Formats: sequence, C-alpha cells, structure tokens
Amino acid sequence: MAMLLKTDIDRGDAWHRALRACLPELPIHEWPYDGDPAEIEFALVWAPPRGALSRYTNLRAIFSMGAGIDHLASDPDLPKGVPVVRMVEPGLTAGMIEYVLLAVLTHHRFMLDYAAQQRAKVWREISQIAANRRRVGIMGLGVLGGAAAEKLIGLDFDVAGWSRSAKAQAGVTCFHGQDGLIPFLARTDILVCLLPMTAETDGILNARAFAALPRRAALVSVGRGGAVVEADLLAALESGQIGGASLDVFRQEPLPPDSPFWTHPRVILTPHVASMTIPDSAAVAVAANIRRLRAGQPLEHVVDLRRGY
Ligand code: NDP
Ligand code: OXD
Repeated sequence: MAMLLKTDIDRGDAWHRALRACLPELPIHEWPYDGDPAEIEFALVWAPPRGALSRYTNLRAIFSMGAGIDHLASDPDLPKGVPVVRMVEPGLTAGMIEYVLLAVLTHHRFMLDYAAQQRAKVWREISQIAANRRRVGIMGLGVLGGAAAEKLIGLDFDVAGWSRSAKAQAGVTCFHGQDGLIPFLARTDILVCLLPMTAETDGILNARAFAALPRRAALVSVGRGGAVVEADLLAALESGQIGGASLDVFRQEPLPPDSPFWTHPRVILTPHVASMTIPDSAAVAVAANIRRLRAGQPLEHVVDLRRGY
C-alpha cells in the first residue's frame, strides 16, 4: 500500500525526505500517479482537481496539506465515508503566530500612518497607546486563533475571541454564536479573522459587521477570503470606518490585477502566505496519525464535512 502526495507549492523533494524519515515503510507516489489506484491507502493533498480522488477506492484517509479543508469539501465527488483530516502541526501554528503578531503590531504601532508620513517626508509623532488599552478580537478561537491569542496576551494586549461553541481560554474574553458576534465586534480595535470557509462564515465580514466595530478599527484577514465582502471592506476603508487592513486571503486567488486592494494606501497585502505547513514537522504529525489508524485507534483532527471544518 502507498501514499499519494500532491503538494501545494513546489516542495515535493522536501515532502519526500520528511515522509520517508517518518514512514520508511510506506511508498510515496507523487501526483499525477499513473500506477494502480488500488495501491493508494492514504492521500496527502492540497487542492486536487474535482473528482480526482474518487478513483482511489482503497483510500483509508485523506490528509489535507493545510489547516483549511475547503479545497476538499468543495469537491462533490470526494470519496464518501473516507475520513478527511485537517493539518494540525507546530510549524503551521508557529508561522501563523508570527504573521498575526506582525500584523497586529503593525496596526497597533501606526505603521501605515508612518509609511504615509515617510512618503511625504513628514516628521510627526503619533501618541502611543499601551498594549493593554488595545482590544484585539480573534474570530475563530481554534488551534491557530487560540495560539495567536496566547501570544498576544503575552504582549499584554486585551484579547477577546469569538467561536461557534462556548469556549474558555485563560486571559481571553470569550464570545460565541450569533448573539455574541456584535458585542464581540463592538469591543474590538484590531480584528483578526481566522475562521474557516464554510456556508456560515461566507460573507460574515460585511457592512453590518464593519459598522459594529469602533471607528478606525483594523482588520487582519488570514482565515479565508470568502469571509470578507470585499466591496463592503473597500467602502469601509474609504469612509474611514476601517482604518487599515492586512489582507492575506481573498475570495479570488490569485487576486486579479485590477483589484483596488493592490494599490490601496491603507492595505498591506500578501499572497496567502500567512503560514505554511512545514514538511518536517507535518510529516511527524501525519505519521503519528497513520500509526494510530494502524493500531486501531481513532484518527485525530478528522473534520465534520457537514459542518465544513
Ligand atoms: P480550527 O478548526 O481549529 O478553528 C476554527 C475556529 O473557527 C473554531 O474556534 C470554530 O469554533 C470557529 N468557527 C467555525 N465556524 C464558525 C462560525 N460559524 N461561527 C463562529 N465561529 C466559527 O481551525 P484552525 O485554527 O486550525 O484554522 C483556521 C483557518 O485558518 C483554516 O480553516 C484556514 O482557512 C485558515 N488558515 C489560513 C492560512 C493562511 O496562510 N492564510 C494558513 C492556515 C490556516 P468552535 O471552536 O466552536 O468549533
Ligand atoms: C491552510 C492554508 O489552510 O495554508 O493551511 O491556507
């Protein structure tokens, strides 16, 4: 039996090396694989074409190469009854913590304003605000949101989180569900969106949500672009309701060249790189899960496809 590997960016060699070190007994076949489909027991994939996994009739698990599984859940021909496992691994978490801290500190310390002043050769101090007076709100208090919250608390920010179900995390003011959304937004100066893409989160950051934030709040969008209604965000940036945004994910990726976000002076834009799965640490996590399955134990981090994450 073997594993089918379809990587995100061109990192096939790194994945082969990492997987071979952790699973020396398991042959790895890189996509596209023309051999016997019956050999494939596991798939570790990023964004396979629709229907492509349906030919592997002996699949026991599909491992998403990323934390998000929308690239799989959107496939109507995904093999039925095969567990889909999202990526939870320390390298991916560490990268997201770095990006969220970088973005929150950028807005907290007025770096967009100072960049504009630099372009205009203006020497002017803006009054600093203590971190404990800055209210950061994290939408999606899961593996990544929870880890980012912990580090922000370490920097003394006033941190809240919003999730689907009720949660408790030390130092975090927790809100949940539809009833908790507007009160959560109303106390948030810097909003970090780390929600997965689901039917419920589609377009959740819309004009109503932006209006609920304090004036000149900042947005850090790192979950999925579909959460943001881009026209509403542009309008909120134009009106000054949103003071600045760090945008890593977009409804259409790559972002079309005519998108106004490319040149917006109040936007910092990155090409969906807030974090990346790191082959060395991810292979350890995938191998541990495969060993659990072989030992007759339940797989960890299996997603609920009906819920969408
Ligand atoms: P988790 O599944 O651990 O956490 C998801 C969180 O979102 C949970 O707290 C969940 O609530 C909450 N949530 C989901 N749906 C809703 C809803 N309708 N209302 C309120 N809260 C909701 O995921 P991860 O933290 O591992 O990853 C989050 C997302 O980050 C990924 O799905 C992916 O899209 C994105 N990502 C982006 C990357 C990038 O480079 N830009 C890199 C990696 C991930 P509850 O706790 O109640 O279940
Ligand atoms: C992920 C991503 O879901 O990189 O891991 O977007």
